Amino acid sequence: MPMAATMSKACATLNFLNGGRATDPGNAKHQSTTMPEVQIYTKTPCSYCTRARNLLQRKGVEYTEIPVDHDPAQQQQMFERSRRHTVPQVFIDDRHVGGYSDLAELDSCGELDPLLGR
Ligand SMILES: N[C@@H](CCC(=O)N[C@@H](CS)C(=O)NCC(=O)O)C(=O)O
Repeated sequence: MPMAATMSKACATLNFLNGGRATDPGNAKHQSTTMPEVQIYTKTPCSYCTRARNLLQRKGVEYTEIPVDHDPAQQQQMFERSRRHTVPQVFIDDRHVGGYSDLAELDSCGELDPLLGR
């Protein structure tokens, strides 16, 4: 069914990002409770960037925003790190999470909080 397919995709993403550790509740509780470093490459205007910022703010997460509009060097760095051209691109502790839809999928299957040390 569509919901299961969505959750499975998100979990597969996290398995790739986090070596599967956060999908194991036994391991999740041993994860660090320190705040992770969250970086988000953005442009203005960008509705998906706004959604990503709002989601992170709802979580009470501090993040560093890296504007790439008018900054070809940062745009190139974003592409080299993510292999993607669209914004936003979100990194948690230097791990590429993806764009807003990836972030929201992880959240909807309960796997964003462990990545954020929650
Ligand atoms: N599925 C992506 C969609 C991202 C997207 O389409 N972003 C737009 C800006 S809101 C974009 O990067 N467009 C191409 C560009 O600005 O070069 C996500 O959720 O992050």
